[in-house]
Amino acid sequence: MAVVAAARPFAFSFDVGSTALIVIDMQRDFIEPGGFGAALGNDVAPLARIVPTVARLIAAGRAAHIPVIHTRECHKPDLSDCPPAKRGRGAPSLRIGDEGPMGRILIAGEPGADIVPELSPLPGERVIDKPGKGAFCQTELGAYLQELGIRSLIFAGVTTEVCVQTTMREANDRGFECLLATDATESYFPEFKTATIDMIRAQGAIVGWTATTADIGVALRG
Ligand code: TIU
Repeated sequence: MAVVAAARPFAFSFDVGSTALIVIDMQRDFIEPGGFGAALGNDVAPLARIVPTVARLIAAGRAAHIPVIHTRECHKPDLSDCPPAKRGRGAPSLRIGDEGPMGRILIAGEPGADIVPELSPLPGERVIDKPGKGAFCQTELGAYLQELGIRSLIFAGVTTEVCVQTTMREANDRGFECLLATDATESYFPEFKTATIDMIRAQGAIVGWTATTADIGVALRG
């Protein structure tokens, strides 16, 4: 068993052979100006700043030969998998499916829906396109993890309180042991990131554990 001794609220033990890294939605649409995140009125700069840390976590996962799984929040070009309730939410300058500077917003195959080039998946790494905030909703993720025999999940990506937290909660309810890399996730709202990290590990890890990328890397290296 590997152990992240400095994890909170207490040490996180995991078997490297049944652990996967899930990198949530590190897409240009959330991280670069002109995408969905910016259209919602957010400053995307804080999200861009975690890219090197996420890259280090991915490198540690690859070196430990654990599956690295990438997700992308995006929709079919005909929007048949985008509920009107999602598209109509808020008052964004550009809605899902509208033409923006990086192509149609949050549409599969458009440049904005791509993962940022620094974090490009390697051939053989699974990329899960998801229409919801949670990565288990209407995707093959659950079946894929079962096929691999995965029991523990390490999480990174954006945004902490939306797609990362939703997916961790889905995973926790499905019986996975979940660990969030606190410096490899970010929110447009610093106070939401802090609150999410606190609520995940509260009540004896009610949703999961948290730890830094460096401490997770040490445990992965064994
Ligand atoms: N990936 C993800 O978190 N989708 C969002 O829409 N996040 C926001 O914070 N808006």
